[in-house]
Amino acid sequence: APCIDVAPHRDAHFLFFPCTLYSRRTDVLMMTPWFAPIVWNGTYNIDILNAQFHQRGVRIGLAMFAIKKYVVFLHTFIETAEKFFMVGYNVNYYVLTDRVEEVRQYNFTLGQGRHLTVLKAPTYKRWQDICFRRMEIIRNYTRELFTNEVDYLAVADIDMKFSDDVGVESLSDLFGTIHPGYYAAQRQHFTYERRPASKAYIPKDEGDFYYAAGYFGGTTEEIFKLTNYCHTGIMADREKNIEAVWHEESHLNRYFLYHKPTKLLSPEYLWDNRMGERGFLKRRRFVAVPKNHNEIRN
Ligand code: UD2
Repeated sequence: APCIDVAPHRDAHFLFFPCTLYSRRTDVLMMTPWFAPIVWNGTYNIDILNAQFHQRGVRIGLAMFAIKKYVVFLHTFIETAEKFFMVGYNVNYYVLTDRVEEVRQYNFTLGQGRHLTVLKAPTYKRWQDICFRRMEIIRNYTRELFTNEVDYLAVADIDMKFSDDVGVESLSDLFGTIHPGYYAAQRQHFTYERRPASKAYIPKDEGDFYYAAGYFGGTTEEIFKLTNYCHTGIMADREKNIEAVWHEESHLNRYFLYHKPTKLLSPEYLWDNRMGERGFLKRRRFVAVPKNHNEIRN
């Protein structure tokens, strides 16, 4: 007889035991063809994972950029992260900003074992360059600082808020997030960089998923490799006067194609509520804060 889950459901988090003849989710892909899990609600038991990660005493970093007007997003970002991001763990927030003095004046109430560090980051005239240069800045701080302070680092867009748990189920050596706009798209419609002259180039007949640059991470060693690769590609493109179609996101997609992530996060981990309801989406953990692009970028 097939397994019947008799574990008591304490809450909607599904405290379940595994059964080899029964899959929790049949409506979504749970595993990539290279055997990396895709994290959806109902596919893991957080109690087992917490026991494992606490045993290892992991330290987790969360880096975000607040350049120019984007400082307005910082409060909501940190306040909601305190409620939902890696609760119960040692967390270092790294705020990378051109407005160090101003941000240091902000008052955040942080839980035990949680710290916030304000770090200087250069600013650029064009918003595109701000996005591109994130790779270089993360690379440099990873080498100089993050490696000494945390085991895992996540890099996030700041115009976002947490609205449900993002816990250790999301951590792995190298993890990427499936872009909410392309989870169901066919490969040929992914907005990869298609010009062969670019270092972000992906041929039409290659590519697994379209990943978002708004949330990715891994061990500091893996993040160093990723950001170094992307930055090197961005600089080589610059020499040729090429700007990849989706900026650093294009280079990230190229990296993930040839250095496959060890875990993928479903769009639960990066959602935009303007996309409306979706049956497969049981939780909205990290969602975009609406913004006026023109107003905020200039
Ligand atoms: C998309 C991507 C983003 C990046 C961008 C580049 C997602 C969810 N987002 O977002 O990761 O690839 O396209 O084309 O996939 N920032 C500043 N100051 C600025 C401008 C940007 O601090 O003046 C930082 C900030 O942390 C922001 C991030 O850069 O969250 C990305 O910029 P964006 O949010 O304006 O880009 P967006 O929403 O088009």
